[in-house]
Amino acid sequence: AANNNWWRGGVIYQIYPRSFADSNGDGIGDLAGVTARLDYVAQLGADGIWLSPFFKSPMKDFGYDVSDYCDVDPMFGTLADFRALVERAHALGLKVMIDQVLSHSADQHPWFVESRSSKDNPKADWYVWADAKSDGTPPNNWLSIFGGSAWQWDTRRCQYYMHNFLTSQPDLNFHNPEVQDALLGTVKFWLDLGVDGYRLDTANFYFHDAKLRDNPPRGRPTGEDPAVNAVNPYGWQWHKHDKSQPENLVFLQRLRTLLDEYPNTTMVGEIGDDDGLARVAEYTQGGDKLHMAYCFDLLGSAHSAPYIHSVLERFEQLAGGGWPCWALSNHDVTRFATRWGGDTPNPQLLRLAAAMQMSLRGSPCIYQGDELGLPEAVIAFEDLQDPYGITMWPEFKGRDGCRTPMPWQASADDLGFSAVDVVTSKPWLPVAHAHQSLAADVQAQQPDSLLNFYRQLLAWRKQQSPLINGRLQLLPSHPQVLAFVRSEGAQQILCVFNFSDAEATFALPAAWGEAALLPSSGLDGAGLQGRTLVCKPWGGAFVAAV
Ligand code: TEU
Ligand code: CA
Repeated sequence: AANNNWWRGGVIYQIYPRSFADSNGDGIGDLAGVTARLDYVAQLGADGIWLSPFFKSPMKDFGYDVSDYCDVDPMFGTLADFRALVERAHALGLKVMIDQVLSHSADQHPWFVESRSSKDNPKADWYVWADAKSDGTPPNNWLSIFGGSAWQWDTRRCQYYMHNFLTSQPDLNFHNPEVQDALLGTVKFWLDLGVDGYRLDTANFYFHDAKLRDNPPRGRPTGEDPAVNAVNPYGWQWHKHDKSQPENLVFLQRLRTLLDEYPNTTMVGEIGDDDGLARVAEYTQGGDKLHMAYCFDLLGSAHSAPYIHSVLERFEQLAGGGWPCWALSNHDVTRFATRWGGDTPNPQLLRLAAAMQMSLRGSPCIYQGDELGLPEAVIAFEDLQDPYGITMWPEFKGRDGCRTPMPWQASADDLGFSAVDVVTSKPWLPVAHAHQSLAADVQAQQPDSLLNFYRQLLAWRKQQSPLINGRLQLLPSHPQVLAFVRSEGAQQILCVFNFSDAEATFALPAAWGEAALLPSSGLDGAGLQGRTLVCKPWGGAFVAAV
């Protein structure tokens, strides 16, 4: 029978359709473009894809503002294009996960248009509405992730509505069972079209505190970057009042019950939270809620061996059987090549980070282009498209730099982004010149390219069951070297990564007898001398007990 738990340790490849491939020359990526490039994803060795939103949307947040949960935006194509994509993916052995943006809709969704029309229409309570304070100010101190108050005054209804993001992304009221039922119906729509799972946007934001209590000032959690703390000094809207947390878990159980009616399906939740690791553990324990979840602990700038050790140690202590998804980049953060590697990313660091990601306990998620080692693109202010970046400029240069078109063909002006000769318009974001030499067609021809390293690493990983299914036992923290053992039954694989630009030596675990470097992972840069591993800068190794 097909592997019921393909997701458990499977490699997910995140596709941001707007920037992946443009099939009709309008400068915007689309579903047919994705379909045409799925063989590249299969050749990489991924087990499934996560497609960012392609639903009907005013595109204020590029699809994360949905105005029809059950249709494809014409910009991306049609439902028929989506069916063709799923069919092609399945023919290539790829699972298809799609984004679900349930916590908020677009303000142009018919539900919100009706809800805001009065205080007593059938949908009046489908969103989070509240009266102003006696002095006209918002009901509490909640802030939007995108800056400013989380409350927007509506002149017609003469009340405030809550939004965790843009004012054009009104928050749905999950305390209303009709909202939950309607959203579960939209999730079912795509299951019936054959999707294999979902990435759940802001899976920890569904419920707000119904009592609308002020958030207390948040202590500065470790790893929190200033931009996030500056925007939201009071922590996330409802999380500070755990009264609403159990309701969130109940909704996740309702989602799971629905998915369990469709064999081999899965959900990965996105957790943006002051204590993301605890949420990931909580939401993925018990086998009755999310299958997996990701948080932002490896999506920031910190990447020292001690820091990564602390993240893994914390999660293993919390996990209790939970299952993380580990991403190093996504469409919301600076690409890790630049975030961790700086302006001239060290190619060895890129290999080391990929090898580390592929050996962690959990399911790895590769963001499109990271397998090519793409650095963050530099976007001029006048070319910015992301409202978050425009409002936060220059503290936070926005999210466009990780969203420029994929470079398929070095010789083409638009690097092969648009498939047709007669291109009717330029790409929606400028292609990055720095990406030309890294284009997929160039790297496919270079045996020692990063692309071929990823292909080799993922192929090798498929044969290493301890990396996919095994336990993780951390070795003591070390200033340069991150090391842990992945074990399954009698098989043990020691994974060693020197996250420093100096040579590092590392002693084999005392309990180990003979050991040998595992060949053919592609990871190099370390040698075994007796019982000591000598790692070059940014070098690492997989070692097997023999
Ligand atoms: O991002 C959620 C999000 O932005 C927060 O989790 C925040 O970034 C994080 O907690 C800060 O560390 C999702 C989508 O990925 C993003 O593209 C959308 O803009 C957003 O939700 C609204 O749908
Ligand atoms: Ca297009």
